[in-house]
Amino acid sequence: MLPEEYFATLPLAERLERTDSDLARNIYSPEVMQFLQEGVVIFPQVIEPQLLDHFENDLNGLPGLAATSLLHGMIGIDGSTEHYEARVLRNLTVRGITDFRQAGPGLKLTDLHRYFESARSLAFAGPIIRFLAELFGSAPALIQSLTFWKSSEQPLHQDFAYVHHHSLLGHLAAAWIPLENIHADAGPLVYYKGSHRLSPSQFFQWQKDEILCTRDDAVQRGRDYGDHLQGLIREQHWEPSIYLPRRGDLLIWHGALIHGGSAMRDPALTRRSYVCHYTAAAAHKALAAHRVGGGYDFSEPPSLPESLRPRRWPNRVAGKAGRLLKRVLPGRRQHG
Ligand SMILES: O=C(O)CCC(=O)C(=O)O
Repeated sequence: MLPEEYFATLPLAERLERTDSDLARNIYSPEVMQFLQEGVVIFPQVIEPQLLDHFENDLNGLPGLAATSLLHGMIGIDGSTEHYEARVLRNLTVRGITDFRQAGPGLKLTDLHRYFESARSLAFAGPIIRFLAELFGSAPALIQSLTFWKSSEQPLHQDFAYVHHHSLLGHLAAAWIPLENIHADAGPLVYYKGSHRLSPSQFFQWQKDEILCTRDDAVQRGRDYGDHLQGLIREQHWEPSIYLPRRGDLLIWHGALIHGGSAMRDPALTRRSYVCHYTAAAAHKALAAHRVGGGYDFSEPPSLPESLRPRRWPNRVAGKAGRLLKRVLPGRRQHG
């Protein structure tokens, strides 16, 4: 994908703001305008405490539940190429950890909204959905959720390069929801305001004419990408913003904003947080099977896309073999 192709998928609000910002100001709320101009917007104290309490109760019970129920083996842990197939307890046990609360930085529990109603309710909290509906000009849909116990310590990146299971790549935003007051030494979220507005020549090319990272990209390309972003930050004199929210606050960032998880200065500190990535409902992969021409056929109810369903072991083996084959066959490109 080329930068120009990506620009063509941006929401109407964003394309209008870039071509006629006075007109856009007459149409869109100050929050959407701020988001479009800075790539980020913060809503202090808008998440209802009960929503957070319910999710936290489920989260606190998770280690016990994971040991005894179906949840065992169904929760992905990041940092593995087997992202969705990875098994949380197996991975933690391999690392000698029997309780995810003892894990160090980098632990992500993926898609808890698929298991807990409390996580679903939080992901669809009113302030998030109202904002995204205005931004996208249509109902938003959840692509994935990530639950962090401590800092991710994730290197600087832009989400669009990695999150591209949806059909309109420019329709991408994420919510950062603290589950507790975040301490400066706990490895808070760091981001660079304005870094979402790249010119075509400022995009990193993972391969020729390709601004999206795929599973086939070598580890070295990831390092080159990090160097590229650091170079841009120096060149543009962008200053880091460190997010130190209180429980109840909400931050929403643009899919192209440069951000990451900073290093923990105190390894004992938790940084419990919930991060959700969204697109417009019509661009969500789960709806792709129902697309007919310019419309949708819902004679069958929408279901989870194949890649998000828990898979039986023969399918996992077949999937792995397929990926290995792709790696050895040149010229094949895979988007998520
Ligand atoms: O919260 C963090 O540490 C970073 C999360 C993040 O970068 C992401 O989910 O894209």
